[in-house]
Amino acid sequence: MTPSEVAQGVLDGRRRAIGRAISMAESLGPDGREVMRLLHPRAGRAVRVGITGSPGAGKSTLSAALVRHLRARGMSVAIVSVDPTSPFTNGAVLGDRIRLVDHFLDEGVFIRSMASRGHLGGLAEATGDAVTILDAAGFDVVIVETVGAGQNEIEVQALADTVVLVLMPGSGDAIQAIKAGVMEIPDVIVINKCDRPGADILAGEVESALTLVPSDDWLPPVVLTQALDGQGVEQAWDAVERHRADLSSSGRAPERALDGMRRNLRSLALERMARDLAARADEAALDALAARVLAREIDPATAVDSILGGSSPEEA
Ligand SMILES: Nc1nc2c(ncn2[C@@H]2O[C@H](COP(=O)(O)OP(=O)(O)O)[C@@H](O)[C@H]2O)c(=O)[nH]1
Ligand SMILES: [Mg+2]
Repeated sequence: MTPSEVAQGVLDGRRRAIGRAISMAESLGPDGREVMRLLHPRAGRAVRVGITGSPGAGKSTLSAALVRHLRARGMSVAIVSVDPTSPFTNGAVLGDRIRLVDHFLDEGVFIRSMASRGHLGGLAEATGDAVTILDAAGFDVVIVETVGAGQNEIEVQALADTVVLVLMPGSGDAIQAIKAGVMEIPDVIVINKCDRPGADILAGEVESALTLVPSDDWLPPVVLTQALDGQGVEQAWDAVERHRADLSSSGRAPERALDGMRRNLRSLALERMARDLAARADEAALDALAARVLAREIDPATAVDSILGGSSPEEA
């Protein structure tokens, strides 16, 4: 299939074309670039929700529960998962159930795990492209699951209109991070596993930490869920919808989108530079430079000049 046939297949909502387009985007070659050039202008309709949080908090389980909730309301849902610890295609019971639905029963659900390419680089670009493809394919809701800030380079704020942070009892460091101002403040906070002791206490601590944050007009609601059996999932989705309504009524949406896209472009540029550098890395030259730095013949910065400029330290 040519890039334009793949792009047309995506716009027609054909599943094979969608899967193909994402694979093409993942390979970061000219065909993928062409597909994205054709699809980018055709996306922008989907509700894009980012779900972040530490591994094990329940992001995948909550995503699956949201799928059930949204399907019951007649909405189609796609999930892009960038959580290497719980790929939907591997292991988890709920993942299995969803995968069955995905492949055999339900045209309104599409799930793609991006976990496999973590070591190849280009994850941020491929993830953004996958969201755009699923949006252009006509899914009503696109969920992006990523592990928390600092654990990968995905600018989830740029990929999602609403960012949901999932915590579970025992996630004390998240509160410290909020207080210290090192964590991007999410739009909705879900305290999952509320069947476990400590959920109410955690909710109280999060709420009091949020009062210390210099907030603009939106104060992130804190919702208790038990994603495993679906408790609170409706309330979590309602909080997402309230956030969307607030974004548009307050007029903050364009500024937020611009800010997110600026950061996204910067991280995509960095990602591409790192990839280009890796592609032209000369391992033998690197060995030689490392040996010379260790022998104190040249200093590290001069060695880096040589790596980046391709010149030998004598010329530099
Ligand atoms: N007790 C309890 N366990 C849950 C709940 N939600 C998810 N889990 C379990 O927590 C583990 C991690 O869930 P998962 O969705 O894979 O977390 P992720 O790494 O954030 O995607 C799994 O064993 C889930 O079954 C819940 O509400 N209560
Ligand atoms: Mg997961």
